[in-house]
Amino acid sequence: MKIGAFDSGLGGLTVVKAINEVFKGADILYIADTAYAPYGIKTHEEILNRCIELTDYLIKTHNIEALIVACNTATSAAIKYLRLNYPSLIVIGTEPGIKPAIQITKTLKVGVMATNVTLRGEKYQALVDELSKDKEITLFEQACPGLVEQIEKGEIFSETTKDMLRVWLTPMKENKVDTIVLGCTHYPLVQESIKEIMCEQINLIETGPAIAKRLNQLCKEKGHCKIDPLKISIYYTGTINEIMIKEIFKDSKNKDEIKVR
Ligand code: DGN
Repeated sequence: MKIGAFDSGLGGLTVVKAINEVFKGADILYIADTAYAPYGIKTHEEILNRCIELTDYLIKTHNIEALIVACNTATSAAIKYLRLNYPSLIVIGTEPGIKPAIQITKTLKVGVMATNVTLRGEKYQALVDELSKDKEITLFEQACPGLVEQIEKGEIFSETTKDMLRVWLTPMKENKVDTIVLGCTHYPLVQESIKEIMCEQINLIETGPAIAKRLNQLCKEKGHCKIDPLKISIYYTGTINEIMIKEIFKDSKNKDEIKVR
């Protein structure tokens, strides 16, 4: 089975990694749309147009059967359109994991780190309205301008990146936030620094594992039980920093099967 995935950069590979772990082998074609990154500062229309172009490319050149929008920002701008206009594809988007966060918080204070586009999106607002009905939760929403760019540069552990994180996380720490939603697929790459800054036990919620589970379920429903031998191909439209790929897949058994094209 062929699975297509894309993001504005390499961050969406955190989702591919989770899929790789569940499937133990899949044929995944991933596009890092770095020529148009970051999506977080683009208009909905611009993001939607990129999503359509990338989806058409993946269908035409690789005949994909499932599409993973491995980007919260692109999901917020385009998921409705993609589901409606590509009915033969399994289409899965990425959304901030607020639901699991609300279930595990003990202090009832939850942080959400995401791009501005995601936080302002209709989908996110509807999710928050729906979930906050049952529990008195205080959300600390934090847009993180510039963080995606730092990560794409490979500045995962740099002091500049840590300083940026400190500014955003200090109010959460002072207010006893015990759970943070990583509402951007790039952010799991800086989770060690987030844990260090928050000091105490902090729950970090990323979306990759939930997407892998959902994909597994949908594939079974559609009768795609057999997955081809593993192959992950990474394409990019601008430039990339390959250090990030090594960092993301450093613990994966099959890291030699990952090809950058
Ligand atoms: N990884 C993307 C996301 O999940 O929103 C980053 C979007 C961007 O390019 N800023």
